[in-house]
Parts: sequence; structure tokens; C-alpha cells
Amino acid sequence: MRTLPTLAALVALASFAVVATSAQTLAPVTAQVSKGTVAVPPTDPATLDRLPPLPRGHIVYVRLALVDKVVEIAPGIRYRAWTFNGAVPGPVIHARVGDTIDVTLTNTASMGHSIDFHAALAPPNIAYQTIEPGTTLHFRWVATSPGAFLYHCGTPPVLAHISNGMYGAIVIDPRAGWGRHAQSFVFVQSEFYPKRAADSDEYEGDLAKMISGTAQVVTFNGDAFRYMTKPLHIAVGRPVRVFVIDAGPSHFSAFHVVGTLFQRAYVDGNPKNLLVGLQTLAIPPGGGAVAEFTVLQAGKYPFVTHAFGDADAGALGIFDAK
Ligand SMILES: [Cu+2]
Repeated sequence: MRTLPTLAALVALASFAVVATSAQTLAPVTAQVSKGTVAVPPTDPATLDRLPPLPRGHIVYVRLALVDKVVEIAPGIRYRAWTFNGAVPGPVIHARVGDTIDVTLTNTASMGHSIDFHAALAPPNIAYQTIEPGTTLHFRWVATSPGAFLYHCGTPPVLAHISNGMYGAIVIDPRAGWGRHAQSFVFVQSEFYPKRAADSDEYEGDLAKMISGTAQVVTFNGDAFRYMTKPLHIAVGRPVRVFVIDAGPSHFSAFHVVGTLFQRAYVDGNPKNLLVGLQTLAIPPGGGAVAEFTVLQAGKYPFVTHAFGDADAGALGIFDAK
């Protein structure tokens, strides 16, 4: 009797073929470190929930400055953050499958940092190396897989570098786009472990709290309850697409929109990872998802992490549907 390959084996073979084909066509990633820094404009925190327009060409130039900056992470909590471009999270990056991502990382901060793109195929010791203050790193990589991905500083202790604000979202569109037209929003969930600095009324990261995971502040896009005070407007009957990334460093997101269901969701933002009819999306630290929903009636629809200790610590906002 002939032995037929199992479905799982066929799927595994097919997946391998896809990766192998992409990998064979990719040039090796090389990186150059040079002395000196380059000027990079700061990121406006008001842009962090929006998907920026796709660049015209197929090389996406990403300029990121490593900057020490005091930012407000909750009302009255001014936090000594380590940032990309002076914002927490760093800027939203938007590209499509097949694009080359040309990265310039310039260190104007007071210590060594790095960048790790979860969307990239690259040797970490080359592309994600730590660069010292006063130096600049350049490398390129090619986007092979669509999705909602995290980027972050990977310099040890990574727990501290992420806790202190070094992360952001990179959205890679499928070649054919996302399908139906929708209002789009980007949310990066993350948690903070502040303690009062000894020398001022500012706050800084508390490593002991980071290790134990006892976060005082949890946010969407770096500022607790920011979308409670400034709700996001959506339109009744019009699809909404959310790109949600969980930067952690340690807490999972249980992303949920009260009063609706996700008609569809893609694990890690890849349309082939389709889920339907979801109440709550499980997103691990270092993971992402795309979810789509449509509300049928005007009203106020809270969005939360359904891990309510974290919602009460600030990961709570409002969609105002009209
Ligand atoms: Cu860092």
C-alpha cells in the first residue's frame, strides 16, 4: 500500500519552500558602524495611532535616533525614558512585502542601544549589534512576510531597555493590500515600572519591579488612558482595522473592544493566520495581530486589555462611533 504524506507534512514542506525561496533571493545583510551622529526629526506622539502612508518607491528609509527623553506616561508621572526619536513608542513604520528597509540608527543617548526588527530575517550579531553613543549604524533588510510586528532595543538587559520605552510598531502590508477599505489604527501596548528618582520629582525605571512584573502603568501608545481623555472617532457601518502590538516587556495583551466582536483577526497580522468571530485577541509580549470589526450603532465602545489589572492601570480607551 502506498504511504500518503500527512497533511501536516505537506503544510510543513510548503512552508519550508516559501521560506527557502524568499531566503535564496535575499542578499546577505551587512551592517556598517560609523563615527558621528545624524540629525533625525523627533516623532510627534499624536501620530502614534496612525498608519503612515506607504512610501512611493520600494526602498523605505527608516531614520531612528536613540534619545534620552522625559515623557509623561500617566497624569503627573514624568518618566526618564530611553526612546527612539524622543517618543514612546517610537514611530510607526509602514512598508509592504518585497520592500527594502534601509535603516539608519544613530546614538545621541548616554548609553549603548540597538534595534531588533521582528519582521526581518537578519543575523542579530550583525544587524542588531549595540552601538555606543556618538556612533551610527546602517543596514538594510527585505520584508518577506506581512504582519503587525514589534521592533525594540535588544541590548541587555532587554527587560530594562523595553521597560524604559524602546519599542515600536512596524506594519508590513501584504502584496495585495489588506482587502476592504477600513479606518485603521495602531496600538502598541506596554507596561511601565516607575519609581521616584532620588534627585527630583521625575520617575525612572525600577529594575526590581520589572523583574517581578508588578507594573504601575500600562498603556496603549505610551500614555495611560490617553484615549479616554481623547476618544478615537469611528464611523457606524464602516470597517475598522486595528494593528495591535504587545511590546510587553512581560504582560500579555487580551485585546478586546466592548460592544462588538472581531469579525476576523490575523495572528501576527498575516492574513493566512485567519481567525473569525473573536471576542478577545491573545497577543504575547513580542507579538502582534490585526483585527477587524464594524459597529452597527452609534455609541461609545471601550477598548481594553481584558486583563483588568492592566486596564485599570491605563490600558483602556474609547472608540466613539457616530
Ligand atoms: Cu536600548
